[in-house]
Amino acid sequence: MENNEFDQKSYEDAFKRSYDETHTEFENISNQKLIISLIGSVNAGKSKTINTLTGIDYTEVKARSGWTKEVSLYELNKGVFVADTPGLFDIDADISKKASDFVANSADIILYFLNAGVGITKHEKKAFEEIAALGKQTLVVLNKIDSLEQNEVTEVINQIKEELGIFPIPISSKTGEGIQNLNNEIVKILEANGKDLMFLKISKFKEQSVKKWINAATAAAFGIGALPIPGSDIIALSALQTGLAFKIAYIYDIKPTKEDIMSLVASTVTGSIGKQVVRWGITTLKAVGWIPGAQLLEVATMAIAASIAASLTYAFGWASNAYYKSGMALDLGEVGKIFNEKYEMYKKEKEPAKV
Ligand SMILES: Nc1nc2c(ncn2[C@@H]2O[C@H](COP(=O)(O)OP(=O)(O)O)[C@@H](O)[C@H]2O)c(=O)[nH]1
Ligand SMILES: [Mg+2]
Repeated sequence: MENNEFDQKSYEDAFKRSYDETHTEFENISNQKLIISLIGSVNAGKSKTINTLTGIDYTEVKARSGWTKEVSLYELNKGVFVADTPGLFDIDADISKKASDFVANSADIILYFLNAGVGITKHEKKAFEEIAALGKQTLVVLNKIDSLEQNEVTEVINQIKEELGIFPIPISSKTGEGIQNLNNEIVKILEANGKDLMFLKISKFKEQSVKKWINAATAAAFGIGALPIPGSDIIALSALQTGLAFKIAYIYDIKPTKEDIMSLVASTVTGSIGKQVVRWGITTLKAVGWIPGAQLLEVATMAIAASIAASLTYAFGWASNAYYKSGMALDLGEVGKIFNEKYEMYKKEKEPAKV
């Protein structure tokens, strides 16, 4: 093969190898557990908030007891649990101890609920201090803000900040106000231990994370600046793209097979549009004096290679999102069209000025 041609086969082979590595990585994630602990008085809106955030009514999911009967665990998705611990608010200290031991040992994140209509009671402040002493990641959720005027909400927020030392996240699980913000705060905390992906599996707000990942992968691809031709770092590029596709598939609860990834690749980056993009790049490279087979990343050629790698990654990311979001029901021809549209969009809006 000529050195200046789109090397479809090497690119596809690189994807096959990336698949094996990425697959193992995601198997490990799948064996983990995520436990979201809900704490707060009866009627604060714990169940309703989870429902608004995820679309799942966990009260209809059969509860499993946790390690004690004082804790109800609901499995919302494989390995993803919500723990209800009403015992933590019980005046019976013994029950409370068992529930708090569970939270201390097992919870990844605590959502501590307050009712905006009530504000914060002495009992709730004391309970919060005990919970804070567990040293767990905790968000204070101020629900039912729809029941107050805007200035009253501000007042309650300030009161809570005063009493607890941290700002609550104001939401209404009835109107949906603030729910996306709550989602973002949960994701931010779980990113630290890599469990954000598990949470996103149940979240209704998947796409803003997808957008963030695609933009990060696009920037990384730009940095790699690989052209899918021999002598270029297509292994790094395909690994980046495979990782992106897996992550997106995962949050839509899909584990792609190798065949599936390969058909996605064939209908996007190594398909007709991908080839066209690379051919355009090669023509442009020659125009700036690039000699096929010579060192690729000369200053004059770097920007072109970078922008090809970036645009392919950007378009591939969005095509993957459409495909996995549809549960792989979307026709691959349609996926190719989306790839094309996103590539055009990237060129128009995102690409830095041409050299
Ligand atoms: N107005 C209003 N009502 C809410 C809100 N969230 C929950 N509720 C209502 O409050 C009641 C208790 O909610 P629920 O989720 O069962 O509370 P939990 O006991 O903490 O799980 C239900 O009637 C909900 O419909 C909210 O944001 N605003
Ligand atoms: Mg409830």
